[in-house]
Amino acid sequence: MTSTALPTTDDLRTRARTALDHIGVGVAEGGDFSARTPLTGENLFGLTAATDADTEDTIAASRAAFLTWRATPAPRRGELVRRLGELLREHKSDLADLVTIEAGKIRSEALGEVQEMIDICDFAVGLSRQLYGRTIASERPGHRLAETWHPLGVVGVISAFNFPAAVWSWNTAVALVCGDTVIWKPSELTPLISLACDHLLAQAADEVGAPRDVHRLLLGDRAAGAKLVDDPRVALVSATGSTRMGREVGPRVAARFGRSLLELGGNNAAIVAPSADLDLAIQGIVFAAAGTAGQRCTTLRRLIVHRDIADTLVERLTTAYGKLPIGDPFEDTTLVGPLISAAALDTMNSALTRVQAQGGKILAGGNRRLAEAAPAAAYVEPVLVRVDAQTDVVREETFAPILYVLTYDTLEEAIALHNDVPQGLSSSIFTRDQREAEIFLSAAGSDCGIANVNIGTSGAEIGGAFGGEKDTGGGRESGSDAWKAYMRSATNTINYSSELSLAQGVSFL
Ligand code: UN1
Repeated sequence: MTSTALPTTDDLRTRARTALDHIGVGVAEGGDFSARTPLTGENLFGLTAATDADTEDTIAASRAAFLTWRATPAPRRGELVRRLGELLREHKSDLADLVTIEAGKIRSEALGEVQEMIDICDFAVGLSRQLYGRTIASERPGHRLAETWHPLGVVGVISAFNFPAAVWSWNTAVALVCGDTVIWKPSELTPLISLACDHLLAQAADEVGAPRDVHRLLLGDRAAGAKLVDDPRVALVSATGSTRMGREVGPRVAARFGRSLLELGGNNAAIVAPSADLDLAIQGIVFAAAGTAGQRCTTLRRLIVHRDIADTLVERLTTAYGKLPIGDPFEDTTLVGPLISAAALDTMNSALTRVQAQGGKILAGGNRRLAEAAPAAAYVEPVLVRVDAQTDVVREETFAPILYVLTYDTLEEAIALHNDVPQGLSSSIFTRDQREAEIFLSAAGSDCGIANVNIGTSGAEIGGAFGGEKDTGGGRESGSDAWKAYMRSATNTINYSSELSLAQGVSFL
């Protein structure tokens, strides 16, 4: 199914302006840094990118603000984030419009992205009273050992187009309550939602009396990001994007002994066992594989199905794929919006050509849609591909809605296939057999940072830590104790006796 009509670029420009007006962002139009929309593939506005001098000024201002912010009590820092959360609630609909216009998400997912921001703000406000250190038993009489957590410094946040606002908020809400200041270099593809978020945070800062420079936005290309990566005043670089990008960022930050938090590619799989509830599995699989047009880092890319149920499952999935409504993401009935760009479609097509040369068979989907209505956009049917083995193309992350289907005979074999890719972000098993589920979750099971049972690989809640192993980069963001990456710890030994005793029984003098 395809909705036939698409909004025009003029409609979208007006809608974006209206949303920005409601939020209160004055956009200075006319520069050569373009805001564009994947709905038509055309440009919306020309904006102005940061110059090298702007970047230098931003880093200096952020560092100066840090010196004030780190001395502000954490619960007061939480007030800034509470106000941000309120403003996000107030502007939820307009923010979701911008997410749809720039990232192409369907309405429900765009609203979900804003909700994810609201949720992390709530979490971070609570966290602002829970940055717990510990007291540790000392081996010496009259001594106390303690662990204290302090703000780290300037945090550089480099984010991707696919979660243009939520990933920023995971980092920013937590970093701010931890006493850090933030410089945000968003994806070049999503400047408008970035301007909106930055504006609301500035408004919150003014209202609660926080320094304006606790947050600074840097619109720009890779060069702006590279400055954050290389500048020793940036204590932590939190970067979300491809493994290729992470391979560059990680070593460069490490070379100056800075910290990095890397959230890189995924190649997420689900195992479907013979006992699986297939109705539930199909819903979970289709959302995880075709939702967000396959452009989440948690998107389901490989399905490892027990041989006994493979034909039935594939048949049902083929039917479900055939019915996916593709088109205008603002349309209530649409489930699959556009890919981010024509280049993304080329990458998808080249993966499909390669996998077919390697023996893969396309079972459903793969055709371009709406090419006449929007020649510069990239609407495409999500694809199911049957493969016999995990060839090199299956082992890569292609940021598009391609689901490779493999079969297995034993759970051991399924787990081996599951783990036999370079990436380690998200994973799941559909089974009603508790032993199988527990084996999958055990040390010898999934090697990913996220491992689920009877639910797909995508759509994690903010309360847990988010991130993955191996080529996914090892970082953890969002909930649980991910906050520790945004702080530095100090171990304190306090002697309240009148003797100087040495540890490990050492005597001296
Ligand atoms: C991403 O794709 O970079 O778990 C983040 C999910 C979302 C976040 C995805 N909560 O799918």
